[in-house]
Amino acid sequence: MVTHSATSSSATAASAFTALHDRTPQGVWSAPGRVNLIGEHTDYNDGFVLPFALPHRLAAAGSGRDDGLLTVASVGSDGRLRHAEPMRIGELAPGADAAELGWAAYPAGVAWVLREQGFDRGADLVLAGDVPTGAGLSSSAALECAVALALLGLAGRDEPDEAARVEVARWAQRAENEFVGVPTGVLDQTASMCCVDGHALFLDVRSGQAEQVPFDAAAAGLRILVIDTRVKHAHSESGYGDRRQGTERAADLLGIKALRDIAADELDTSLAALPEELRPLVRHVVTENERVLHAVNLLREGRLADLGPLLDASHESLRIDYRVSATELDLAVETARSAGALGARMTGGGFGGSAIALVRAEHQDSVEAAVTAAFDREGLRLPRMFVGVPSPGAGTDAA
Ligand code: GAF
Repeated sequence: MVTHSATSSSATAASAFTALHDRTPQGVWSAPGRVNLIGEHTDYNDGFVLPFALPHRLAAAGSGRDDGLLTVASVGSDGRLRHAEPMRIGELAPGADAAELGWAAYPAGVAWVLREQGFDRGADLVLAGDVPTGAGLSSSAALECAVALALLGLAGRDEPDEAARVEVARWAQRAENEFVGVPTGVLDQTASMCCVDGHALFLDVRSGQAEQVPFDAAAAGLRILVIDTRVKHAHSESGYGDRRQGTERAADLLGIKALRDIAADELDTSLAALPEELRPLVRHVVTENERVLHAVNLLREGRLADLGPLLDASHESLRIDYRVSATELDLAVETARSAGALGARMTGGGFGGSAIALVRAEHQDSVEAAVTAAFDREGLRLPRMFVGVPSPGAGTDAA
């Protein structure tokens, strides 16, 4: 069992639960946000990804109920509780109503999927967390995975082993796709469920095969600086769906199951067979898969400082070919590079959110200062920055 010492999020969730329900919770479960080191927009093309979990977590304190109701309250960043309307688990169904639930659609969607799997015990849940929201760091997946573990635990199921974690990630993705209505891949949920401390997770989405690759930037005198631009562009959802449809259409036209099936040395032939507007999308996915494989080899060889050019190339491919970057992300990346970063790229779905920069420890302060100054000069909201340290995946928290 992955048991963590109580984090501040789990302690906050537990004490808010006790204050609200006048009894201690039966348990606390939590799940992390993630950074994707490389492998962007490859997951829904059956490709490769390389995320690691962040120390930032979403915790769910909970107790079971025998009347089939799910109550959910969430501690906001101002410390105040927001309550969702109590939900009858047996009546949850995807559809138009889900849109009206707002944030509560995520726990509701998870409860719906688990009911379909035979876990339908009611629960009182209180959530608290410190995963930045809207920052491209998977706060939604952290929420889904923490709620899934809580509901499974309260229904009497043992904490999932390695294989079952992949299954829970798929359930959480299904909640997001079918109940919440967002067509995302499985990267974020798998990262939240399956990452382990001190490692990046090399996942082959097609086969589900995963390898934990040691990733200790600090020991190599390096830092992964996460730069949250605090920008979320309005077209992020339609833009994501458009890109996904474009890659699926390309795969159909080529008569293959997914773009994963194009080998790097077949890229030019495949591009020539496609309409012009689809070619950049395909080029990104095929070259990004190659970059992930290359990055994994560098990590296996302990050549962390050599990751820089791959991060740069990934960003350029996302900016020029996939067109999911944003002015603020480009500014963060370019400024970090000019201030001495070994490489930098946007991370996550794009259209805003966060960038990462690989920096030597001694350059961290100057890179941060340069990025802040650049945003200030452009009159932009100042970004938040922190060092991303590979941390444990979802689990049961010690009371
Ligand atoms: C978002 C999605 F949720 C992931 O599935 C993935 O597609 C990512 O964007 C892009 O790599 O985080």
